[in-house]
Amino acid sequence: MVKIEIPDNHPRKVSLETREKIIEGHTRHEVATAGLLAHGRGEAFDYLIGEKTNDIARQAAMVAVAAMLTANHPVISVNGNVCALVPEETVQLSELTGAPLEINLFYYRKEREDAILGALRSAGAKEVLGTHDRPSETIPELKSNRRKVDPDGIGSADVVLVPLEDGDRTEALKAIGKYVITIDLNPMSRTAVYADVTIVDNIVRCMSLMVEYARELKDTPRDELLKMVENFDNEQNLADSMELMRTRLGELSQDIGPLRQKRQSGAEA
Ligand code: PTJ
Repeated sequence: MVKIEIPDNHPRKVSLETREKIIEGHTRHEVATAGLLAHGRGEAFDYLIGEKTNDIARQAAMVAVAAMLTANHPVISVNGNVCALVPEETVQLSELTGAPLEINLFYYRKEREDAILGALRSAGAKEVLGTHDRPSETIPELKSNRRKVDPDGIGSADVVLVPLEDGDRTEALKAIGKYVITIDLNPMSRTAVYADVTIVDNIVRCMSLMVEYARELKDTPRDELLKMVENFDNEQNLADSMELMRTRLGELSQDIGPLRQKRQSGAEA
């Protein structure tokens, strides 16, 4: 595959490099073809939040880490997009929070599982759950391939991080009493709405932030962490994220002139 060189002064450099990562992940069979489309949807929402992490997302990410650190058995679910975009950060978060990694694919193919397993191992993962040679159990009322979970992983977890997820499984995980954390740029998605904590941010920024928070919070007294989790209101968090998008759109639509000037100076592409 021809690698595209993106000049340093290109205003959309980060976004284009991230695109390259997801395309390369697809070539290596980690990312499902539908994962490319899912990424495009994410990009559109990222544009609406200004392609940067805001305080609302920071707060949600901190609470998410607090929930993982206080869980009895936290687990991180890994799909193709997560693996292609943030393998090292995901492994680091797993180590810092004691949450095992479990491969769980919507579009299952053995070839994809192998590619993802290889990528996670190269990123430093020592143990990966959810592979075909491991025992599996079924999440009731879920028809998709995601119903198959590892009994030592999601099956027995109390807190599950499910980034870039489809709505059906989040709903099913909630129905069997799991505390669900997600990372989803679309605050209106079913996953975003059903989850206990939704971090409305791009996973390429958010996962490293969570690693930072895990390092900061790991010696914080448990009751303080529990208080953070208890006081968190995901409905308010989602409403605030949508309001931020609405305000930003309002500002941008008010005067196209300054926007054109910003674009000419490279501040907004
Ligand atoms: O690897 P598989 O087979 O398990 O499949 C993974 C995908 C992502 C294809 C599958 O879970 C899927 O179809 O998901 P959805 O229903 O498209 O939902 C993905 C959500 O993630 C959407 O709401 C997107 O807006 C959001 N999203 C996409 N890219 C990012 C993102 N959120 C955060 N960061 C991103 N980079």
